Formats: sequence, C-alpha cells, structure tokens
Amino acid sequence: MTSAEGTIVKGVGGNYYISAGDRIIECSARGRLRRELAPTVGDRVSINIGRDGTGSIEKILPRRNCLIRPSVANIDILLVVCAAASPEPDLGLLDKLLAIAACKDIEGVVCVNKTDLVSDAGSITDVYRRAGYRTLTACAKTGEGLDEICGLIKGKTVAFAGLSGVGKSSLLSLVTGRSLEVGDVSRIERGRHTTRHVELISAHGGYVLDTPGFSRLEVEGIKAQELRLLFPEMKKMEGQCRFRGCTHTAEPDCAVISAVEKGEIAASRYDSYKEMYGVLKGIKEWEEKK
Ligand SMILES: Nc1nc2c(ncn2[C@@H]2O[C@H](COP(=O)(O)OP(=O)(O)O)[C@@H](O)[C@H]2O)c(=O)[nH]1
Ligand SMILES: [Mg+2]
Ligand SMILES: [Zn+2]
Repeated sequence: MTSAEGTIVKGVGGNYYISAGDRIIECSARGRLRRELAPTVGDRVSINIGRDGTGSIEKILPRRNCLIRPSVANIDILLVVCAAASPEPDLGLLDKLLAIAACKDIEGVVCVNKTDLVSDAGSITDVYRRAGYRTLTACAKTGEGLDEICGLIKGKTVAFAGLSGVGKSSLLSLVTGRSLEVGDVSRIERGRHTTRHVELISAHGGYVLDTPGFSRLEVEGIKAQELRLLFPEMKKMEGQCRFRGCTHTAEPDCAVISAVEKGEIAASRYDSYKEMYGVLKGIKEWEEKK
C-alpha cells in the first residue's frame, strides 16, 4: 500500500476520482470521513492506494473556501462571464457574483464575451477595471481573449460563472479542447432526469470548471455591515466618511456617495451595492424577529 496526496476532480455515487501527479485514482471514502465532512470536488486529500490500484480517502486537507451550489472547494478565481450582447449584460448579477467571490476569498475576474456582436465592448470592462478588478474581453467565435484566459489558469482552479447563454461552455470548450455541450442543455437535461456532476477539468497547468445555475446563488453568507468591504472601490475609501462604520446609504458627509456623484464610482456599482444591502438587511431583520 502506498499513500499520496491529490485533488478530487469528480465524485460519482460515493466514488471519487483523485488527480495525483499524472494519474487519476478511483477512491472510496471511509464512512467516518463521509459522516464528518463530505468530500467535495476541489478538496485536497491524502489517500491510500491498494495493490489493485484503487484507493481510499484518508483525510481531507483544510479548505480555503467552499461554494455550496455547486458544491466545490478551493476555488482561486471566479471568472464572471457576461455577453456584450445577447443576452444583455446583467450588471446587478455580475456585482453580486463578484461580492460573493470576495466574501469567499476568491479573486473575481470579469470576462466580457461575444465581442463580435458589438462595436465597443470596452464600456463594461472600463467600469470593472476602474473598480479594481482584472478584466478581459473574449470572443468564442474568433478566439479573442483565449490566451489571456489560459494565462489565468496556470496553477489555479478557475470557476466559470454567469447567466445561461453568455458563452461559458463555448469558452470552456476552447480552453480545454473538450467538446462540452453548447446551448441550453439544462432544460433538455431536466427533461431526461439526468444529473449533472461538477467536474474539474485539467487545462493549462490548472483546473477549470463550469458552474451552471450558479447565477441563481443567494447571498446568505454575507453580513450587511460587511458588504461595503466586498466592493473594492468602497473598501479603498474605508475611513474617509464622517461616521465610522458608515454604510454609505444615507449618512451625511459620506465619501462614497460623493464619489458616486462625481462619477468616480460607477452608478451601476453603487446601485448594486444599495440593492444588495437592502436585501441583506431585510434578511437579517427578519431572522432577528423569529
Ligand atoms: N456571436 C457569438 N456567439 C457566441 C459566442 N460565444 C458563445 N456563443 C453562442 O452563444 C450560445 C450560448 O453559448 P454557451 O456556451 O452554451 O453558453 P453558456 O450557457 O454560458 O454555457 C451558443 O449558441 C453559442 O454558440 C461568441 O463569442 N459570439
Ligand atoms: Mg453551458
Ligand atoms: Zn460612507
């Protein structure tokens, strides 16, 4: 028996596929382990490998972070994809995904795909670059931006997120060289009662994965009072308002509100902040009344 360390790339019906070096080893998880903390795709694990070549997961190494739906651990980068057109960009959703990423200590990177459909895709990337994010433009039709996406992946686990139809699967197919299903597969799959498994795909010295449905993600984990620290352009201004702990919503002499008025902070970003703040505050007050 030998032991090794690796990464769970896929889990199917109680079996786990562990990438260790250049091998994929099929493993089971000990019952005790499964009861304490279910092994999750993305987990770093130590395994024992038997003579028959299959193994068992002995230990899950500490997680850096964990997303819930889909269940996946240790994401380094959330590539938030939108389309320049078709579907129209949903900046509120982008902002929400970026805040969730920040809350989980995941770097959010903005990717505007389908640049072939508009004459100027730069207006969206401008907003996010000025807010402090890495951004890129891409086109799955022409291959634009592909090198940049591949460059992000080396040594990292990159999750692709965004509305259905923005081109995640198309870009992932280009990046991995695997033909992934393009188009609205979720509807077909629901009809066929098939289950979709999360899978890390090895590419360019790292891993990528799709997160279909992740756009409907809720913001439960975030505290209203901490939201402002998840917007980098607001975090940067922490301490500049008249009141300590200013929520930047209605306080007098608020540096953030005045930056919005001067156009230094994008109005769309501030609107998203206020919208999310209201939702989080509502959730909290409702919970307190219970
Ligand atoms: N014009 C154009 N169409 C694209 C581009 N990328 C993807 N598409 C199309 O957009 C549709 C949705 O793409 P898909 O990859 O399935 O999006 P997903 O739902 O985010 O995975 C498909 O018909 C693709 O062929 C692009 O860069 N330009
Ligand atoms: Mg898809
Ligand atoms: Zn303020």
